[in-house]
Amino acid sequence: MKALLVNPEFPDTYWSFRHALPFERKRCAFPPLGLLTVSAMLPPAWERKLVDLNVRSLKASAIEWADIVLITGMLVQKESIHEVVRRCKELGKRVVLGGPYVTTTIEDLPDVDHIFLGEAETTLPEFLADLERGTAKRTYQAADKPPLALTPVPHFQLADMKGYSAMSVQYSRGCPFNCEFCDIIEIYGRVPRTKSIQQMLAELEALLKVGWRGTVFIVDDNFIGNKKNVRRLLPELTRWQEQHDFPFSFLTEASINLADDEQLLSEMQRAGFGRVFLGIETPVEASLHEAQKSQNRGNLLESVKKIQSYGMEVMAGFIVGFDNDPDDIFERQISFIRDSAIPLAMVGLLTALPDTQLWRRLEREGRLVGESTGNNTNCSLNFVPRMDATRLIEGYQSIMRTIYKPSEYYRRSLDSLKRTAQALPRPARVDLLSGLASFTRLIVKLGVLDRERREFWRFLGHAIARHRDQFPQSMRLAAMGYHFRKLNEAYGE
Ligand code: B12
Ligand code: SF4
Repeated sequence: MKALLVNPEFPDTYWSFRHALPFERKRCAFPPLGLLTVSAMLPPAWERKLVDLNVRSLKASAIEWADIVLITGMLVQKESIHEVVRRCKELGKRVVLGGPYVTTTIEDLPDVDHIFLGEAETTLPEFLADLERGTAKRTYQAADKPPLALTPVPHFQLADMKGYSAMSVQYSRGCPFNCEFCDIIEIYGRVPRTKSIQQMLAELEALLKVGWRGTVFIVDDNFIGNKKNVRRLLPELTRWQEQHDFPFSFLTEASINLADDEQLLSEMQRAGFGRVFLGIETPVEASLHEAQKSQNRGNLLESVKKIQSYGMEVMAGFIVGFDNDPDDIFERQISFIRDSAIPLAMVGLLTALPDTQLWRRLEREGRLVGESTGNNTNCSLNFVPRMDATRLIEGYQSIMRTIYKPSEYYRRSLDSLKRTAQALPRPARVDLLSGLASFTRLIVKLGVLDRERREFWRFLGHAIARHRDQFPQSMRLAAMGYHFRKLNEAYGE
């Protein structure tokens, strides 16, 4: 059998980093880990090819080559998913669809031959056996949450390493918390399951073997969801990094209660964690209460500072549109983001994702308008907010305009560099040639061609004078700032 694995195209969102990637000559931020994992579960004798539409186009010849096409995708990739399915069906191919979009959507997908709902570790083997017997079903629904011991080492070798700016691995799935808007706990459950230490190290070895060096995103919903196991993992991770001369710098997602655990923080620092993404959502207590986000308690600004003091840049998600948001919510979000020195603040409008507690409540209250686009930054609402909708969208846009104004953004970046100015276990590895080439492109684009070039030169001056040790980080931040500004011009103005 010849299997074609397809990751459909993403629109331009915060996380696409599309306007920052050309500085590094990369096409996409991260590889489709779900498909790399699915590939590792297919029979070894099958031939396989991966086409990530975010890296290269899908040629008719690739579809014609295949006996079976396996497609993944999130809600935000819906349009492209439908397009890929249409093209494959036109060429008479057997089409299999899995991943978060199909798992949570309320729509019918009549053209697809086989649908996988939820995780595939137990259902894919069942499908393969059915396929061989000629009795393959249309829908495979994972009955339970599979133990991650069943998850094989992803086929990293299928991904075109040169096209991505980071690689991904996953340690755990699920999160113990209970945020009202969250679909993670509906899809992956509230009991975080982890891989074994051996599995994790085997995945890192595999990345090393395919030649990867640099950023590795540990794509957990909440890396510290299962603290007991994380505590066991971290010393081993540090030992592995030391043995291999620190080939990777880790980035992950965690809940803000990470700040309460200094031991965990220092172990993460030692293992080489350079960045962490937190779900802060809002500085307004009543809105946090409404969102059932009880873990975001205490002084959130101090929590952010604590994490930064361990050398980790804090990235965070913020939301406006809660029923309890006061009139001055937009100003409060702006000051919080400013004071917390979080350069990459992902601000979004509250979105009701299918099958979440929020979705069910809004449905009961008759406030649901329809399925969301999955992109919480494009100024579309899929429910009737308590605040006047026009005012909410205008307020949201005012946050975006303000926080990504070059003067504001560069100030936050410098503040963040100052707070994270901690000796990392090893200096981040920079490939001298590609580092220099990216730097030249950055100088030309931001320092010569851009209308905001003055702000850039001021930032560069400060970065060289005060944060020379963190120079690669400061250039990455400059590139990211450009991405957010461009995105903002598209959505926010
Ligand atoms: C890493 C990640 C990203 C990365 C990279 C994604 C990529 N290149 O694939 C980045 C940071 C880019 C990202 C961005 C976004 N993300 Co994201 N992301 C994740 C995260 C944390 C992990 C995904 C992952 O790699 N999992 C590991 C693999 C092994 O698991 P998996 O993909 O689920 O695959 C398993 C099964 O689903 C199944 N499966 C998957 N595909 C297929 C296909 C077939 C054929 C079969 C049989 C089975 C199968 O088998 C696998 C093994 O069990 C998930 C949360 C999560 N826990 O999954 C959110 C998640 C997927 N992201 C989400 C969202 C909303 C976004 C954004 C839209 C956010 C935004 N507003 O900007 C953006 C959009 C993307 C973009 N580029 O613009 C949502 C999707 C919701 C939905 N219902 O669609 C999730 C679920 C998080 C959440 N709570 O909302 N994301
Ligand atoms: S902390 Fe994050 S992953 Fe956990 S329930 Fe809340 S939003 Fe979901």
